[in-house]
Amino acid sequence: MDQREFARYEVVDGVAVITLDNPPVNALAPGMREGLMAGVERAAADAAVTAIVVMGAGAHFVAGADVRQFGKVRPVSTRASAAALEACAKPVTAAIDGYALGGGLEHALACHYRIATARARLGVPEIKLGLIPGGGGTQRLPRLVGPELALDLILSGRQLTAAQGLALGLVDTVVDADGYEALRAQAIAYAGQVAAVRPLPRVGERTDRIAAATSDPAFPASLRKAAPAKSLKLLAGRHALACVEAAATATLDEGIALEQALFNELENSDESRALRYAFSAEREAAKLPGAPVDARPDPVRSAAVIGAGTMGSGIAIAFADSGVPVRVLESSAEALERGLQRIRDTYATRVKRGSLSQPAMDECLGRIRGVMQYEDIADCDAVIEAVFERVDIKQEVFARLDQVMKPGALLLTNSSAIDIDVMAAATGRPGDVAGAHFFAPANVMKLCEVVRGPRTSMDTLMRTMKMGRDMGKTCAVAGSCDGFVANRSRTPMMTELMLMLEEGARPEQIDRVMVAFGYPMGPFAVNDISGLDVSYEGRKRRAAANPDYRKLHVPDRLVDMGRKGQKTGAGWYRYERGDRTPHVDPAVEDIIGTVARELGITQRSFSDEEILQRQLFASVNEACRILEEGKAYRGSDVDAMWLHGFGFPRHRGGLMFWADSVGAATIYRQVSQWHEAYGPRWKPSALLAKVAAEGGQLRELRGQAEPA
Ligand code: T1G
Repeated sequence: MDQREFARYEVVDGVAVITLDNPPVNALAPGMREGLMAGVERAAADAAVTAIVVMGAGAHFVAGADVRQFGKVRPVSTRASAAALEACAKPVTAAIDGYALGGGLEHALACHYRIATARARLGVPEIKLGLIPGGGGTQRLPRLVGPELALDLILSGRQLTAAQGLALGLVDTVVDADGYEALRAQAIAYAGQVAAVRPLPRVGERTDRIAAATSDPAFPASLRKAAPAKSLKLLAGRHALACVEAAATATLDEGIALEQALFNELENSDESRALRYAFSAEREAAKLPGAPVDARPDPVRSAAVIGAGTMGSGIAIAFADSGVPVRVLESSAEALERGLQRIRDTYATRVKRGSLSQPAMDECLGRIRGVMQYEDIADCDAVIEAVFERVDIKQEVFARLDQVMKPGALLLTNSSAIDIDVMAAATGRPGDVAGAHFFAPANVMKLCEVVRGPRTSMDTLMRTMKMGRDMGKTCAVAGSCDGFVANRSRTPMMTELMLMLEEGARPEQIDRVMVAFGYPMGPFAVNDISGLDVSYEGRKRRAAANPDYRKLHVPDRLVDMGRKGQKTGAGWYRYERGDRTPHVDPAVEDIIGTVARELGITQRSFSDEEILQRQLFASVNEACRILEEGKAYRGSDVDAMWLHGFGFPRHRGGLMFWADSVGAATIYRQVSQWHEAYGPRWKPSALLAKVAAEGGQLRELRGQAEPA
């Protein structure tokens, strides 16, 4: 690999400019560090050079190490290339535009000066990949901004703006430069100004911020206390704390040696593998097989939502938050006002919690307009229908939209189960119809399941994916079938956890198992918050539509008794007035026992392992059926959906990634046994059997036919 290709070198007015070039975000691919070091060496040896600038080509500095290179041998480490920058005898200035993240920021920290444009974003997000900064960042950052802030930046992985970086001493100045050429000129001028300044301000040699921190008798206990418990649950969090503590107590070299050892351990950890996989899976999900590679779908610049209920108002907020003006259409003034009030309340809560400023709230509300005539939305680029889940009502809406919407408008439905082609058939433009299925609350949950009907055009699919992405959503494609991909793959899990109750498992045991697995809360505690009656109606509809539908007697019985969850003071658990703490309720055990006796089921005890596997194996089997039918493009898309739609623990990678950690053969064997024991709902998917026989990876599965 010709390293100079990644690191362009030139000298201007005695300043060597090294430009790192690896689009789209200049991730540190093999050859880049080598090119950088060769450039520094060349500049150091060139008597005509008095100073050096390091910058990124295009719109970004460097967004960190190339995530695809983890687990592979890297001839040169970020540690080494950063050390070369810091050791250089001539002043090195990092000129930062766009992202300077992870190894990118670590290189900048090793430079003697840092200048940034207002567009710069600075951070060390390695923790999101189950890692710690591995290029000296855990040692240089505390020396530059102090141990506590450094630890906060490492554990949160959050990005700082240039202004924040300046205020915190992370950057020396913010320059007004728009684009590469402008920044390059400013950087060369700046480098010229500091060319003669000595000694060089090496961050690694700074002691003032550490001394200030360690002079506090409460240090380092105060540092440990400042670390959020949640981030210390992960190995990377604990290692980050150890490294930042070492920055305050050991020499730079000792600290960097510790960082290296802990980084290597993390790089080979299951947690990091899962988190790195999740990073790639959610980006892979955005790719549409068959879409033209150079496609640049038009953005949605104006939108409309039909129905201002819970989902409709959430979708409207998501549009407004992403800067898109949105009209909310309702059939009556009362319903419209109720919806707009719900929207105002949501924003007011955010302001109250301090997660949004009042001016920002006003700006977002200014983008939302309530209307009651279809003609008032006719010129919108996209319309999302979010009315009651009834075929006749939805067909009426789509027929009306077909009459009024401008040609080329996206005609989308937020239905969570109804066949897309049912709505498409009500229009004369079925190619413009697709599903944009959001998850409640739509302004919070990141998943947007883009549902492709048999007649949905590729252009509609591409534009809907872009719309969702611009709303800050993670989008993945599903074929049209009952429950599409996300809900369809999850339903068996929900069924099994309810049926295990009849057989003797307890809600609190199942919740404990799922929390230990990594969910923030167990399914029964979550159900008590969302309300047992919400899914009750859905089950009644399914039972009415399908005589073979296996009724879930326990939850039905609880709802019939008025136990709808926290809102009624009792559901799966009971709640003290004004307190959300779930308390185990023997009454629930009695109800379960009664149902079991009525059904003639002899109850038994369950191991934690069986509880976990019964749920997740059922969904893995269904996910394989979905891929078999071509209702999903990739096994990894299912994972992107579970991570962003159902809060699947990210450090487990996703349903299919986790399943691969168990092994397809093990899963197939168990599914086959449960098929014997429990009948057709456990019939093994043929694709699962095939993967098991071939020793393949479930996450790498491809849809067996075009999603339709
Ligand atoms: N490596 C490889 N590819 C990357 C990449 C990376 N670090 N970052 C982005 N890409 C690709 C991405 O896959 C996509 O490609 C395209 O760039 C646009 O990204 C030693 C060990 C930078 C905030 O964790 O958080 O340094 O899918 O779609 O929404 O201490 O990408 O189009 O083919 O996400 O505008 C630390 C990871 C690494 C940053 C941009 N760095 N990246 O978000 O676009 S560890 C990170 C991001 C490290 C050192 C350690 C985001 C972004 P494609 P995108 P975006």
